[in-house]
Amino acid sequence: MVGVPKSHPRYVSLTIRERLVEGFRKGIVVPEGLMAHGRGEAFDYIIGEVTHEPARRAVRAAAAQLLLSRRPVISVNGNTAALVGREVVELAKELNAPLEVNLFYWSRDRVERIGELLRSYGATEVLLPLEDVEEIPGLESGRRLVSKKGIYCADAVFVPLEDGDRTEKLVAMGKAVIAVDLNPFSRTARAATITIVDNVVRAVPELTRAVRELRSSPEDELRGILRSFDNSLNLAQMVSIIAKRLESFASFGESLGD
Ligand code: PTJ
Repeated sequence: MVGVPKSHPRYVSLTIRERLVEGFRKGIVVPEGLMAHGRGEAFDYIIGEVTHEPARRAVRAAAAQLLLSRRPVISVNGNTAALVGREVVELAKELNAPLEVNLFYWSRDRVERIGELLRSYGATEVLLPLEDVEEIPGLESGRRLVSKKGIYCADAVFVPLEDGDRTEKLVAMGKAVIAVDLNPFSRTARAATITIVDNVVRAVPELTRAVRELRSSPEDELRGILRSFDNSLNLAQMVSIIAKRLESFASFGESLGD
């Protein structure tokens, strides 16, 4: 297959897409994951494929939350493994936290493949929902299956790229949930404690940087960052950025006489 030429104006976006397709061919990503990515791409296109200020503030709050937590866990699904597998391993090391494979379209084969992939990137602790499994109350999808040592007893769960129902249930269990979702209107975005509205490929490295930067900050300062963060306000700011960008697209259309 001929690759994407570097000179292509949409080179970055197309190479991200290639990573997902490769993940699909390797049995890491489900076909539905390709569609989910398409939705994310559309939002990313509208926000200009850059990290906006509200997302930076959410990343800082997320870093503070994870550093204050006693048992943080990083949840990994197929799309996350394909797009930012190496980067979540790095984040896990920085936080000294386990990674846990958690899938909506559950299959033993994919759980094992994703576990192997993360270990091949140097992960030391990868929990799989295969033994010592508990169920998240009130959830019917494969996401209900969680490790007793991991998500089940975590006080904070990082859920990059998720579907909404589990986030609501994890919050109901008293956990802090940090989501990454390009769609600020999604149920995940609305239900999470902290939502980073950005592409996971930018958000995860940004979060690792923020964790490094804040690691030696006093607890009071971290609590202050958390107190001053308001998820609803942050989402409203992202929606307002989207609205302004759409307005500017519309006036561009008018100037062309469309
Ligand atoms: O691997 P599995 O079985 O756990 O399945 C994973 C998918 C993603 C298929 C599953 O969780 C799913 O169906 O998710 P949804 O309900 O389609 O939601 C995915 C959300 O992620 C949508 O709101 C998208 O806008 C968003 N999204 C997609 N790609 C990205 C993204 N957000 C951030 N970065 C992305 N690259």
